[in-house]
Amino acid sequence: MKTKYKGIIVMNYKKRLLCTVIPFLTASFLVGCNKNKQPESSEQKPLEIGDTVKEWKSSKDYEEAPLGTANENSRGEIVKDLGHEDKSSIKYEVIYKAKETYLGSDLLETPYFTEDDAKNGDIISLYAYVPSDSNIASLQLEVLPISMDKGMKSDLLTIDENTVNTWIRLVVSFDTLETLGAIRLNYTLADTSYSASFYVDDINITLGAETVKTDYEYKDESLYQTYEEFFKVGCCMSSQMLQNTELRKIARNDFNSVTAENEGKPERILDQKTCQQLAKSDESAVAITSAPFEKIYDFCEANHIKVRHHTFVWYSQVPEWFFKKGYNNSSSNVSKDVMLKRMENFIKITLETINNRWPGLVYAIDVANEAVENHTIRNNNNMWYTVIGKDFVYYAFKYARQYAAEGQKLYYNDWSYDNDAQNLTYALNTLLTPIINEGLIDGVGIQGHKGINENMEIILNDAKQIFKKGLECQITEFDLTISGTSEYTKQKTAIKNLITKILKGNIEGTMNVDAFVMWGIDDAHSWRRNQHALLFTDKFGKKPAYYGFLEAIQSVRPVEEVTE
Ligand SMILES: [Ca+2]
Repeated sequence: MKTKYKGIIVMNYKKRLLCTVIPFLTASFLVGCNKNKQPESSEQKPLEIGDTVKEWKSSKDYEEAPLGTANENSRGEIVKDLGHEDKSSIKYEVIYKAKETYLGSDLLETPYFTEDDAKNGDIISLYAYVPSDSNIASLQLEVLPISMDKGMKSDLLTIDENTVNTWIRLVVSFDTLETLGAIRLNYTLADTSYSASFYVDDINITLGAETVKTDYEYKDESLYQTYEEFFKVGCCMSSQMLQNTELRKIARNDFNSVTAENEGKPERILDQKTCQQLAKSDESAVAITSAPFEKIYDFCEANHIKVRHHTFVWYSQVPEWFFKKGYNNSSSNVSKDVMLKRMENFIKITLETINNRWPGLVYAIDVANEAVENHTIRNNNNMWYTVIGKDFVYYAFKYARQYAAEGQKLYYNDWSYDNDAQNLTYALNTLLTPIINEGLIDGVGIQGHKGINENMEIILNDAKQIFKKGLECQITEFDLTISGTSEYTKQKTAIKNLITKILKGNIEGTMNVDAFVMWGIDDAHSWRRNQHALLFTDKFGKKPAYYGFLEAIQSVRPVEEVTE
């Protein structure tokens, strides 16, 4: 396998012994970094899935690691008579006889790959060999993010008659967005009364190879191109999804609208520390950071995908401190006047940030989200309501209209009428009335989180009611759960029917659906994981539901045009 080096910024490395046992991996990694002193040049080809990022496999690789230095816990030695593919590896002898401990690093001083380098599904692996006279009971490879929290572990390798005297590969996938913090080989001893030894070889980092066994197949078909003249076809994406090459490929091919799943929500973008600083002179000043959604929006801009920004005013996922004096968690609430000013500033600076950096990218904004409950305004557990009162939605639209760019569509978004039309009646006839009357709103979003046995007609009826109010509509977060693969066909039929009826409604002029957005791409990255709610399988294969979506176009176009 060809080895390509991804650019590493080599910092002045001051050796610090953080390790409780022999720091072979740390050392190897640092040597690996130092071997590659040149930062990635602009002409260098980017790494592709399956490429080796770094590997250590021969005595020459290991020689550069200071493995001869023993400490009180264990001792490592390069051997030239036993190896995985060649005759070299590292032999470890355990001196520190705890029942359970580990070999490797506590924290990599210079992490081999950083958040920017990390791709979803990067693979770290090594081969281990335990001789039959060793008393090692089990081995497990573990990688940790820099927070040293929630390590990801390989399968536990139990040493028994099947695994002894055999080179066994331990594999772990590093798919966090955090910087790589540490690599460890955890081991347990069967008996602490005598020492144990084992061998390690072929330490390897591969770009996403193990997760690339994908069922994705491009067949010269595209959802968004198929529906281009009728409505946008969208999906949500998370930062984690963005790291996945296959999901990026699918997003580019099938969708022309993206909503950040969580990365644009107030709790993610409000900057408490800066808010607190600003509050010393101005209690209503607000600071945000666009960092959480930057990569998603950059990706969309680069690929000509429009963005729905989600969301400004929502009872959930907004920090309580945002409503408190001095932005301090334990203070009392600010006054209505101050909170309105904060709301205005929050909306203003968010829109300025978005529109200055990505002009023309954001085409729709969920100004207010889920403000209706039980056929009335959501007045429970809702700080916006508590501090501002029942007109908080009105003010949000007022400010959004004031600061939005020309043509940016302002949406009210909710799921409360996914199954209860009376909630929509309240929204359209009461909550949004002054907002509609003053022209502050463009559309109403139907989230559409549905189950296969639920009534789908309600979505169509909702869309018609919205149209009657002179508003456009988007299906903003659609997914459709089923019990398992046996219901794939049922799911396909339901989606095909729904899309067919929306197309007809748009054409006949009974509704104006401007976008149909799936809440995700593949079943594995769905918030309703294990419920098979989306258009692509866990392995990115196109489900019957995908083809149901695609085939609905046949109701308005001759079939032969579809297969051209
Ligand atoms: Ca070797």
